[in-house]
Amino acid sequence: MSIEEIKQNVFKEIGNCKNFQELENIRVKYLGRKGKLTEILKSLKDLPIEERKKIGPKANQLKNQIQVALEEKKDFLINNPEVKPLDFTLPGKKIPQGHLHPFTLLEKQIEEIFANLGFEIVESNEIETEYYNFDALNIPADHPARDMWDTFWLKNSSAKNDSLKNQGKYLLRTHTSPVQIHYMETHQPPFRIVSPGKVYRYEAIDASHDIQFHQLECLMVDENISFTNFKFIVLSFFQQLFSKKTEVSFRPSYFPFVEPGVEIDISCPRCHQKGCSLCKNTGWLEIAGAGMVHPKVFEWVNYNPKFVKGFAFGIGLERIAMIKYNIPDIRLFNSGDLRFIKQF
Ligand code: FA5
Repeated sequence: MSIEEIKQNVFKEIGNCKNFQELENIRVKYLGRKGKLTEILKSLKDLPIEERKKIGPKANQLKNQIQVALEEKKDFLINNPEVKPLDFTLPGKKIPQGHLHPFTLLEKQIEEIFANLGFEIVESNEIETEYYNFDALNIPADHPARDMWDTFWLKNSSAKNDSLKNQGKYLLRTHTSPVQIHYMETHQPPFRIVSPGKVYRYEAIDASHDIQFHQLECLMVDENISFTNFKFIVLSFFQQLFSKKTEVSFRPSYFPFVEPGVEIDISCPRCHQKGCSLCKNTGWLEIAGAGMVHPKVFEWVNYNPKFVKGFAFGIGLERIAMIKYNIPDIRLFNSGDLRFIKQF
Protein backbone atom coordinates (compact mmCIF):
# COMPACT_ATOMS: atom_id res chain seq x y z
CA MET A 1 0.00 0.00 0.00
CA SER A 2 1.39 3.37 -0.97
CA ILE A 3 1.26 6.53 1.13
CA GLU A 4 -1.52 7.85 -1.10
CA GLU A 5 -3.59 4.69 -0.72
CA ILE A 6 -3.15 4.75 3.06
CA LYS A 7 -4.26 8.38 3.12
CA GLN A 8 -7.39 7.55 1.12
CA ASN A 9 -8.41 4.65 3.38
CA VAL A 10 -7.36 5.46 6.89
CA PHE A 11 -9.41 8.61 7.46
CA LYS A 12 -12.50 6.98 5.98
CA GLU A 13 -12.04 4.03 8.29
CA ILE A 14 -11.58 6.29 11.32
CA GLY A 15 -14.71 8.22 10.32
CA ASN A 16 -16.78 5.03 10.06
CA CYS A 17 -15.51 3.37 13.19
CA LYS A 18 -18.08 2.88 15.97
CA ASN A 19 -16.28 1.70 19.04
CA PHE A 20 -12.95 1.57 20.84
CA GLN A 21 -12.09 -1.91 19.64
CA GLU A 22 -12.47 -0.93 15.99
CA LEU A 23 -10.42 2.21 16.62
CA GLU A 24 -7.65 0.15 18.18
CA ASN A 25 -7.73 -2.24 15.21
CA ILE A 26 -7.21 0.72 12.85
CA ARG A 27 -4.29 1.96 14.92
CA VAL A 28 -2.67 -1.49 14.79
CA LYS A 29 -3.38 -1.84 11.06
CA TYR A 30 -1.51 1.35 10.16
CA LEU A 31 0.71 2.28 13.09
CA GLY A 32 1.25 -1.05 14.90
CA ARG A 33 4.62 -2.79 14.86
CA LYS A 34 3.80 -4.40 11.55
CA GLY A 35 1.39 -1.66 10.46
CA LYS A 36 1.23 -0.52 6.86
CA LEU A 37 2.65 2.96 7.50
CA THR A 38 5.19 1.60 9.96
CA GLU A 39 6.47 -0.74 7.23
CA ILE A 40 6.99 2.26 4.92
CA LEU A 41 8.80 4.19 7.65
CA LYS A 42 11.00 1.18 8.38
CA SER A 43 11.90 0.76 4.70
CA LEU A 44 13.09 4.41 4.39
CA LYS A 45 16.59 3.53 5.47
CA ASP A 46 17.01 1.25 2.41
CA LEU A 47 15.92 3.89 -0.13
CA PRO A 48 18.30 6.08 -2.15
CA ILE A 49 18.82 9.44 -0.46
CA GLU A 50 16.79 11.40 -3.04
CA GLU A 51 13.73 9.20 -2.65
CA ARG A 52 14.12 9.16 1.10
CA LYS A 53 14.02 12.96 1.08
CA LYS A 54 10.77 12.83 -0.89
CA ILE A 55 8.94 10.04 0.92
CA GLY A 56 10.25 10.55 4.46
CA PRO A 57 8.54 13.86 5.28
CA LYS A 58 5.29 12.70 3.65
CA ALA A 59 5.21 9.49 5.66
CA ASN A 60 6.00 11.27 8.94
CA GLN A 61 3.40 13.92 8.27
CA LEU A 62 0.79 11.26 7.56
CA LYS A 63 1.73 9.45 10.77
CA ASN A 64 1.10 12.63 12.78
CA GLN A 65 -2.20 13.22 11.00
CA ILE A 66 -3.38 9.68 11.73
CA GLN A 67 -2.39 10.02 15.40
CA VAL A 68 -4.35 13.26 15.70
CA ALA A 69 -7.36 11.72 13.94
CA LEU A 70 -7.26 8.70 16.24
CA GLU A 71 -7.12 10.94 19.33
CA GLU A 72 -9.99 13.05 18.10
CA LYS A 73 -12.09 9.98 17.37
CA LYS A 74 -11.30 8.62 20.80
CA ASP A 75 -12.48 11.85 22.44
CA PHE A 76 -15.60 11.68 20.34
CA LEU A 77 -16.31 8.10 21.39
CA ILE A 78 -15.71 8.90 25.07
CA ASN A 79 -18.14 11.83 24.96
CA ASN A 80 -20.75 10.01 22.93
CA PRO A 81 -23.43 8.61 25.29
CA GLU A 82 -24.32 5.87 22.79
CA VAL A 83 -20.87 4.37 22.96
CA LYS A 84 -20.10 2.32 26.04
CA PRO A 85 -17.10 4.06 27.60
CA LEU A 86 -13.93 2.14 28.41
CA ASP A 87 -14.09 0.88 31.99
CA PHE A 88 -10.51 0.82 33.20
CA THR A 89 -11.57 -0.75 36.49
CA LEU A 90 -12.72 -3.99 34.85
CA PRO A 91 -10.52 -6.98 35.78
CA GLY A 92 -8.00 -7.85 33.08
CA LYS A 93 -8.19 -10.95 30.93
CA LYS A 94 -6.59 -13.92 32.66
CA ILE A 95 -3.81 -15.34 30.53
CA PRO A 96 -3.67 -19.08 31.12
CA GLN A 97 -0.35 -20.10 32.58
CA GLY A 98 1.22 -23.54 32.63
CA HIS A 99 2.20 -25.19 35.88
CA LEU A 100 4.05 -28.24 37.06
CA HIS A 101 2.46 -31.67 36.86
CA PRO A 102 1.39 -32.94 40.32
CA PHE A 103 3.86 -35.73 39.96
CA THR A 104 6.76 -33.34 39.29
CA LEU A 105 5.71 -31.29 42.33
CA LEU A 106 5.89 -34.39 44.49
CA GLU A 107 9.24 -35.47 43.05
CA LYS A 108 10.71 -32.06 43.82
CA GLN A 109 9.40 -32.13 47.39
CA ILE A 110 10.78 -35.63 47.98
CA GLU A 111 14.18 -34.68 46.58
CA GLU A 112 14.27 -31.64 48.85
CA ILE A 113 13.53 -33.72 51.95
CA PHE A 114 16.30 -36.18 51.11
CA ALA A 115 18.72 -33.40 50.25
CA ASN A 116 18.07 -31.95 53.74
CA LEU A 117 18.82 -35.37 55.22
CA GLY A 118 22.22 -35.24 53.49
CA PHE A 119 21.47 -37.47 50.50
CA GLU A 120 22.93 -36.92 47.05
CA ILE A 121 20.54 -37.22 44.09
CA VAL A 122 21.80 -39.59 41.41
CA GLU A 123 20.46 -40.42 37.94
CA SER A 124 20.70 -43.74 36.18
CA ASN A 125 19.80 -45.65 32.99
CA GLU A 126 16.34 -46.85 32.01
CA ILE A 127 17.83 -49.45 29.65
CA GLU A 128 19.79 -52.05 31.57
CA THR A 129 21.48 -55.38 31.05
CA GLU A 130 20.38 -58.48 32.90
CA TYR A 131 23.52 -58.12 34.96
CA TYR A 132 22.53 -54.85 36.61
CA ASN A 133 18.81 -55.49 36.85
CA PHE A 134 19.15 -59.04 38.18
CA ASP A 135 22.51 -60.87 38.53
CA ALA A 136 24.43 -58.31 40.56
CA LEU A 137 21.36 -57.91 42.76
CA ASN A 138 21.72 -61.56 43.70
CA ILE A 139 19.04 -62.75 41.28
CA PRO A 140 20.74 -65.25 38.93
CA ALA A 141 19.01 -66.42 35.72
CA ASP A 142 17.51 -69.57 37.22
CA HIS A 143 16.32 -67.82 40.40
CA PRO A 144 12.54 -67.96 40.86
CA ALA A 145 12.62 -64.38 42.21
CA ARG A 146 13.03 -63.13 38.62
CA ASP A 147 9.33 -63.84 38.26
CA MET A 148 8.66 -61.09 40.81
CA TRP A 149 9.42 -58.60 38.05
CA ASP A 150 7.67 -59.17 34.72
CA THR A 151 10.15 -57.78 32.27
CA PHE A 152 10.09 -55.94 28.94
CA TRP A 153 13.01 -57.45 27.05
CA LEU A 154 14.46 -55.44 24.18
CA LYS A 155 14.22 -57.09 20.77
CA ASN A 156 17.33 -58.55 19.10
CA SER A 157 19.49 -57.18 21.80
CA SER A 158 22.20 -59.06 23.43
CA ALA A 159 25.18 -57.16 24.63
CA LYS A 160 28.28 -57.54 22.50
CA ASN A 161 30.86 -56.65 25.05
CA ASP A 162 32.59 -59.64 26.63
CA SER A 163 32.64 -58.39 30.19
CA LEU A 164 30.22 -60.16 32.52
CA LYS A 165 28.45 -56.87 33.22
CA ASN A 166 27.43 -56.51 29.64
CA GLN A 167 26.49 -60.07 28.93
CA GLY A 168 22.93 -61.15 28.50
CA LYS A 169 20.00 -59.33 27.03
CA TYR A 170 19.02 -55.71 27.34
CA LEU A 171 15.81 -54.84 29.11
CA LEU A 172 13.83 -51.90 30.44
CA ARG A 173 14.71 -51.77 34.12
CA THR A 174 11.97 -53.25 36.27
CA HIS A 175 13.04 -51.30 39.36
CA THR A 176 15.50 -48.57 40.34
CA SER A 177 17.66 -50.99 42.35
CA PRO A 178 20.29 -51.39 39.53
CA VAL A 179 21.43 -47.87 40.44
CA GLN A 180 22.83 -49.39 43.64
CA ILE A 181 25.31 -51.45 41.62
CA HIS A 182 26.25 -48.64 39.22
CA TYR A 183 26.92 -46.30 42.10
CA MET A 184 28.87 -48.73 44.27
CA GLU A 185 31.04 -49.77 41.30
CA THR A 186 32.30 -46.22 40.99
CA HIS A 187 32.22 -44.92 44.58
CA GLN A 188 33.53 -45.94 47.96
CA PRO A 189 31.58 -45.65 51.24
CA PRO A 190 30.52 -43.71 53.19
CA PHE A 191 27.71 -42.33 51.03
CA ARG A 192 23.98 -41.80 51.00
CA ILE A 193 22.10 -41.47 47.71
CA VAL A 194 18.60 -41.33 46.33
CA SER A 195 17.74 -41.97 42.71
CA PRO A 196 14.28 -41.28 41.28
CA GLY A 197 13.31 -42.51 37.81
CA LYS A 198 11.03 -44.43 35.50
CA VAL A 199 10.70 -48.19 35.66
CA TYR A 200 8.77 -50.61 33.47
CA ARG A 201 6.86 -53.81 34.13
CA TYR A 202 5.01 -56.10 31.79
CA GLU A 203 1.89 -56.24 33.95
CA ALA A 204 -1.86 -55.89 33.62
CA ILE A 205 -2.87 -52.25 34.10
CA ASP A 206 -5.48 -51.40 36.72
CA ALA A 207 -6.27 -48.55 39.14
CA SER A 208 -3.05 -49.08 41.12
CA HIS A 209 -0.73 -50.76 38.58
CA ASP A 210 0.78 -49.24 35.46
CA ILE A 211 3.35 -50.64 33.05
CA GLN A 212 5.48 -47.52 33.36
CA PHE A 213 5.77 -45.87 36.74
CA HIS A 214 8.34 -44.16 38.96
CA GLN A 215 10.35 -45.41 41.87
CA LEU A 216 12.81 -43.75 44.17
CA GLU A 217 15.75 -45.82 45.31
CA CYS A 218 17.51 -44.95 48.52
CA LEU A 219 20.89 -46.38 49.51
CA MET A 220 23.08 -45.58 52.50
CA VAL A 221 26.37 -47.41 53.14
CA ASP A 222 28.97 -46.92 55.83
CA GLU A 223 30.95 -48.97 58.34
CA ASN A 224 28.36 -49.10 61.09
CA ILE A 225 24.98 -48.65 59.50
CA SER A 226 22.28 -50.40 61.50
CA PHE A 227 18.57 -51.03 61.23
CA THR A 228 18.12 -48.13 63.69
CA ASN A 229 19.69 -45.69 61.23
CA PHE A 230 17.43 -47.11 58.57
CA LYS A 231 14.32 -46.65 60.73
CA PHE A 232 15.30 -43.07 61.59
CA ILE A 233 15.69 -42.04 57.94
CA VAL A 234 12.45 -43.71 56.87
CA LEU A 235 10.49 -42.15 59.73
CA SER A 236 11.99 -38.66 59.19
CA PHE A 237 11.19 -38.86 55.50
CA PHE A 238 7.56 -39.90 55.86
CA GLN A 239 6.90 -37.49 58.73
CA GLN A 240 8.18 -34.62 56.60
CA LEU A 241 6.24 -35.77 53.56
CA PHE A 242 2.92 -36.38 55.33
CA SER A 243 2.80 -35.21 58.95
CA LYS A 244 4.50 -35.55 62.32
CA LYS A 245 1.78 -37.99 63.32
CA THR A 246 2.89 -40.55 60.68
CA GLU A 247 4.13 -43.85 62.02
CA VAL A 248 6.08 -46.53 60.16
CA SER A 249 5.97 -50.27 60.56
CA PHE A 250 8.22 -52.95 59.09
CA ARG A 251 6.90 -56.34 58.01
CA PRO A 252 9.25 -59.20 57.10
CA SER A 253 9.42 -59.68 53.35
CA TYR A 254 11.72 -61.13 50.73
CA PHE A 255 13.94 -59.40 48.18
CA PRO A 256 17.08 -61.32 47.10
CA PHE A 257 19.30 -58.23 47.42
CA VAL A 258 18.55 -57.46 51.09
CA GLU A 259 18.76 -59.42 54.32
CA PRO A 260 16.65 -59.00 56.33
CA GLY A 261 14.09 -57.79 53.81
CA VAL A 262 11.03 -55.82 54.83
CA GLU A 263 7.95 -54.17 53.48
CA ILE A 264 7.48 -50.64 54.86
CA ASP A 265 3.95 -49.66 55.88
CA ILE A 266 2.96 -46.17 57.00
CA SER A 267 -0.01 -45.25 59.17
CA CYS A 268 -2.80 -43.98 56.94
CA PRO A 269 -2.28 -40.19 56.57
CA ARG A 270 -5.99 -39.70 55.88
CA CYS A 271 -7.60 -41.42 58.89
CA HIS A 272 -4.60 -41.78 61.26
CA GLN A 273 -5.38 -45.45 61.85
CA LYS A 274 -9.09 -44.97 62.51
CA GLY A 275 -9.89 -46.86 59.32
CA CYS A 276 -11.06 -45.44 55.98
CA SER A 277 -11.51 -46.41 52.34
CA LEU A 278 -7.93 -45.41 51.45
CA CYS A 279 -6.39 -47.94 53.85
CA LYS A 280 -9.27 -50.37 53.40
CA ASN A 281 -9.98 -50.02 57.13
CA THR A 282 -6.60 -51.47 58.11
CA GLY A 283 -5.11 -48.14 59.26
CA TRP A 284 -1.91 -48.89 57.31
CA LEU A 285 -0.63 -48.46 53.75
CA GLU A 286 2.07 -50.54 52.09
CA ILE A 287 4.54 -48.13 50.58
CA ALA A 288 8.00 -49.57 49.84
CA GLY A 289 10.26 -52.60 49.68
CA ALA A 290 13.41 -52.35 51.77
CA GLY A 291 16.08 -54.01 53.87
CA MET A 292 19.73 -54.21 54.85
CA VAL A 293 21.97 -54.64 51.79
CA HIS A 294 22.77 -58.34 51.22
CA PRO A 295 26.47 -59.27 51.72
CA LYS A 296 26.44 -60.93 48.28
CA VAL A 297 25.58 -57.58 46.65
CA PHE A 298 28.57 -56.00 48.37
CA GLU A 299 30.75 -58.82 47.02
CA TRP A 300 29.60 -58.12 43.43
CA VAL A 301 30.93 -54.57 43.73
CA ASN A 302 34.13 -55.62 45.53
CA TYR A 303 33.22 -54.22 48.92
CA ASN A 304 34.12 -56.33 51.93
CA PRO A 305 30.81 -57.14 53.70
CA LYS A 306 32.67 -57.62 56.96
CA PHE A 307 33.49 -53.92 57.05
CA VAL A 308 30.55 -52.21 55.38
CA LYS A 309 26.85 -52.25 56.09
CA GLY A 310 23.97 -50.46 54.46
CA PHE A 311 20.27 -50.18 53.91
CA ALA A 312 18.22 -49.68 50.78
CA PHE A 313 14.61 -49.07 49.94
CA GLY A 314 12.53 -48.53 46.81
CA ILE A 315 9.36 -46.46 46.97
CA GLY A 316 6.61 -46.35 44.34
CA LEU A 317 6.18 -42.63 43.67
CA GLU A 318 2.78 -42.77 41.96
CA ARG A 319 1.38 -44.59 44.98
CA ILE A 320 2.66 -41.80 47.24
CA ALA A 321 1.19 -39.12 44.97
CA MET A 322 -2.13 -40.96 45.00
CA ILE A 323 -2.18 -40.97 48.80
CA LYS A 324 -1.01 -37.38 49.14
CA TYR A 325 -3.36 -35.85 46.58
CA ASN A 326 -6.24 -38.28 46.98
CA ILE A 327 -5.99 -39.56 43.41
CA PRO A 328 -8.16 -42.64 42.93
CA ASP A 329 -6.59 -44.09 39.75
CA ILE A 330 -2.94 -44.33 38.65
CA ARG A 331 -3.98 -44.08 34.98
CA LEU A 332 -4.93 -40.41 35.52
CA PHE A 333 -1.26 -39.38 35.69
CA ASN A 334 -0.62 -40.05 32.02
CA SER A 335 -4.14 -39.43 30.76
CA GLY A 336 -3.32 -35.92 29.52
CA ASP A 337 -6.78 -34.94 30.83
CA LEU A 338 -6.61 -31.22 31.57
CA ARG A 339 -9.52 -31.43 34.02
CA PHE A 340 -7.28 -33.61 36.16
CA ILE A 341 -4.06 -31.63 35.77
CA LYS A 342 -5.69 -28.24 36.35
CA GLN A 343 -6.66 -29.21 39.91
CA PHE A 344 -3.08 -28.89 41.10
C1 FA5 B 1 11.04 -53.36 44.26
O1 FA5 B 1 10.89 -52.96 43.11
C2 FA5 B 1 12.38 -53.37 44.94
N1 FA5 B 1 13.40 -52.98 44.02
C3 FA5 B 1 12.32 -52.44 46.15
C4 FA5 B 1 13.50 -52.57 47.05
C5 FA5 B 1 14.55 -51.68 46.94
C6 FA5 B 1 13.56 -53.60 48.00
C7 FA5 B 1 15.65 -51.79 47.77
C8 FA5 B 1 14.65 -53.74 48.83
C9 FA5 B 1 15.68 -52.81 48.73
P1 FA5 B 1 8.50 -53.81 44.58
O2 FA5 B 1 8.34 -54.68 43.41
O3 FA5 B 1 7.72 -54.17 45.80
O4 FA5 B 1 10.02 -53.72 45.06
O5 FA5 B 1 8.14 -52.31 44.16
C10 FA5 B 1 8.35 -51.21 45.02
C11 FA5 B 1 7.15 -50.27 44.98
O6 FA5 B 1 6.85 -49.92 43.62
C12 FA5 B 1 5.86 -50.90 45.50
O7 FA5 B 1 5.78 -50.80 46.90
C13 FA5 B 1 4.81 -50.05 44.82
O8 FA5 B 1 4.61 -48.83 45.54
C14 FA5 B 1 5.45 -49.69 43.49
N2 FA5 B 1 4.92 -50.53 42.39
C15 FA5 B 1 5.18 -51.82 42.13
N3 FA5 B 1 4.55 -52.22 41.01
C16 FA5 B 1 3.87 -51.15 40.54
C17 FA5 B 1 3.03 -50.90 39.39
N4 FA5 B 1 2.79 -51.82 38.47
N5 FA5 B 1 2.51 -49.66 39.22
C18 FA5 B 1 2.79 -48.69 40.14
N6 FA5 B 1 3.57 -48.84 41.21
C19 FA5 B 1 4.10 -50.06 41.43
